[in-house]
Amino acid sequence: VEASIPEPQREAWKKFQAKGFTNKEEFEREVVRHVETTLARSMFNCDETAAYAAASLALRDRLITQWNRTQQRQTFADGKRVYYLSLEFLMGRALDNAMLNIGAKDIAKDGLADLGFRIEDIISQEHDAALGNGGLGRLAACFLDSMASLNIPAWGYGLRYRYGIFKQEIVDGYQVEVPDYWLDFNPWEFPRHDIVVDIQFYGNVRKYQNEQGKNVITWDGGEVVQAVAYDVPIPGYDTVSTNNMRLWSSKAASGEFDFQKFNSGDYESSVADQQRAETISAVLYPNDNLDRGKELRLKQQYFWVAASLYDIVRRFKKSKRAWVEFSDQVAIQLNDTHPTLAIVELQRILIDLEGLEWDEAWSIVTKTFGYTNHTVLPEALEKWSVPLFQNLLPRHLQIIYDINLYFLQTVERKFPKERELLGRVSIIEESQPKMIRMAYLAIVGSHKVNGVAELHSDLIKTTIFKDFVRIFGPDNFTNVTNGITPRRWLHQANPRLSELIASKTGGLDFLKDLNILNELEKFVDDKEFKKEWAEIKYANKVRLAKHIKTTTGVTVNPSALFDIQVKRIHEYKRQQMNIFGVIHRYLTIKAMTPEERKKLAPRVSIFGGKAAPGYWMAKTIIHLINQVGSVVNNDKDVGDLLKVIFLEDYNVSKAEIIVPASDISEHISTAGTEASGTSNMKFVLNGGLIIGTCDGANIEITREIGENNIFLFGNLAEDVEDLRHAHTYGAHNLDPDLAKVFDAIKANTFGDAGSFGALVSAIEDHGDYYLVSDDFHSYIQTQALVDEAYKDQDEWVSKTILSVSRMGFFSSDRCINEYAETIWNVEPLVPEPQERNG
Ligand code: 7GP
Repeated sequence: VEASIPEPQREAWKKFQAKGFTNKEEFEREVVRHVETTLARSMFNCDETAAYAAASLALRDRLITQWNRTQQRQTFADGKRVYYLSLEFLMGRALDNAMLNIGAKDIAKDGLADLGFRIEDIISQEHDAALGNGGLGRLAACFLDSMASLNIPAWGYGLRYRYGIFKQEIVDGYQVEVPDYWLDFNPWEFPRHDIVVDIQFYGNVRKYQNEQGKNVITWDGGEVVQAVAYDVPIPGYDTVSTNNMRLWSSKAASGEFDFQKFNSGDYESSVADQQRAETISAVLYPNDNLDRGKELRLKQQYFWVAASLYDIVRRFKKSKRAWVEFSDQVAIQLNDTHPTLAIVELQRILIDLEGLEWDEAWSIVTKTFGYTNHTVLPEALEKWSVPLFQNLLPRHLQIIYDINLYFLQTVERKFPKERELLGRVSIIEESQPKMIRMAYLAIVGSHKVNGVAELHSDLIKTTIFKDFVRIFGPDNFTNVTNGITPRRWLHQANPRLSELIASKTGGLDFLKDLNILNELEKFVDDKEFKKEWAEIKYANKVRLAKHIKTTTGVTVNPSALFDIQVKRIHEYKRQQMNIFGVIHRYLTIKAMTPEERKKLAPRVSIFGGKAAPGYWMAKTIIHLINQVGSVVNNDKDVGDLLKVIFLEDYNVSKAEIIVPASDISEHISTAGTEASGTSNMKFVLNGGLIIGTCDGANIEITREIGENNIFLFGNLAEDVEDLRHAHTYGAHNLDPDLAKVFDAIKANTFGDAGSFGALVSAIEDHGDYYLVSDDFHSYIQTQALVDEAYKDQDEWVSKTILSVSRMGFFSSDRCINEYAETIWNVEPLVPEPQERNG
């Protein structure tokens, strides 16, 4: 690697190398310097926002040197790197995480106190980086944390949306979406105005023979937009390794500002071109588990994929290796099908621009990519209309047709007698219009396909991708059960619990090797330990109760059982079943004598989550929850026995308050629909129990913690199809308890019944696709078991300790190690001990 500074001058650089701070005085000096110089303020107008800014900048300065050195180290080592391509990164806040990961929180806390600030107040000034919808985006964020913490040379590549997921407001019980303009001040990103890539759209493809008689294909004309890199440092925990997340922002290409138009007085339309270019990275599509097929979305995908591949290929070329070595240097993981165009783009680069033969190129491509599937829901499987695609990416369409042709030829050779098989597995669906099936393209272009929990990985092999298992063999398909980072989801969200665990397991090593939690098992019957454990849970509930009070005005009793369901609102996740269960509880309480009521365990039912703006049924569910809340919470007969809360604007930073405060949390999807779920892991890791269906990772959580420590209910995935069939063709008998709930709704108990008609008739009249009625009885019965179990607090606390002690498996470190070994074939690059200082 060439250094730009000649040897004799390097001494000066070394002498003045940035050092960061190592004690609180140095930290304070840096904070004051940033307030006074970077922010041009003083102690007389330093509010919490300014203190947040200055503290972040001080910390950032220290991070940057580690980050630069990590990149240098990786360049010198010249080994394999992982590129994680994700259209979503749900990072949440950075400051607290950075302080904890680099071990500077105590210094910062003391330093800020000296300067007149409480660290919690400063942390809460930060705007969440909410560039994602739900599970898929948060998983990507946990993976970045683990890859850095495990010293794996890895880059995240995504889009720098100007607007992340919308902010949710609840107005009169309805969801209202407000734009999330989050970039006002973001100290965690570094614009790289020197890293700019031209991205082309539309245009024409030409095929001709050059002077040497070689076939040449060119793609030119059309629109050009520039991708500008913005880098975000990703600090590992207790290591100096600091990886990079590179997000692309779109802007008009320099030639794009049309001076002709400008000079002829058409200033407006020349600015409009500019704006059109910026639109590409303007907004995150707010759908979770739903594909809408919009052209702008396809533009986003190609823009991001093309810029990222350009960058990756450029970095590879610096090492001057032969192309056959590409997949020894580069592993690219596709986070769902959103980046599938990368397969096509790499093939295009290799054959059109680098002059490789098709077969050689294709063998490099397939060795490079891995594809992770995150859902079996048919409405979420991406398809692009061929005419739309043809117009936007004409050359790519040709390549897809060629990929399909070669693929179908091999299928035909292998299964000569099976004509329908070709139609079933074709990347092109012969519909009107024709559609490109992105998941099929991803499978054909990857060497490994993985699901995200055991049940899910089995399901994709036996249902949606069954034919491909026959074609490619079972070894191309694998499972990597999801995980979560214990740094954010235990240490950061639940500092007291983390401290207690540290005190009993010999320090914070469990944050790097979560199986150390096993050592807690010996405290399951330790009185003193259990008392402390329970106190921490109570304190976390008090913290949430305060949040509920300030945000909703409702007072809840922290001694009540906190029952929480927070996640995107979706019919398959069945928040409707939960609220029907709450109504059932309400009706039961109303029918009780005061004596009977005294024996009941008080409960707080807490909901949170966003509905996609166009998902009317999900919005109706939110409305019903709020209506039930306003009736129940004001009913004198009920008092503390039941409270119903909808928490506005659920996001990562709110999850950090909510997750540690559950007694029970709900993961109650129709069996076979939730690929994994990851909040289930977070809740158990924080000493909550769960009620759930035999779905996704719930099954493996049960295997790990033991079936006595989880409340499972409902029909099994293997029976779902038959039940649905029976709904359609047989008599559908509504569960009697659910019928009573519907009667109450229809009697306008929760306001105008008309508002909730669709919710009820989906079950009564339209086949009950999500099996709410089939599972309702078992759900209600199991909730009764929860009530019973909660009365025995001593036993309950033991169950939660035992569960936490057995959660080691669900660290995203385990998960990333599996990806590294079985899919990426990449090794960690551990920094030398001397790199730790300075
Ligand atoms: C989600 C799955 O619904 C969830 O079960 C899983 O835990 C998570 O991915 C991480 O693997 N899927 C999505 O968020 C999604 O939008 C469609 O999938 C692309």
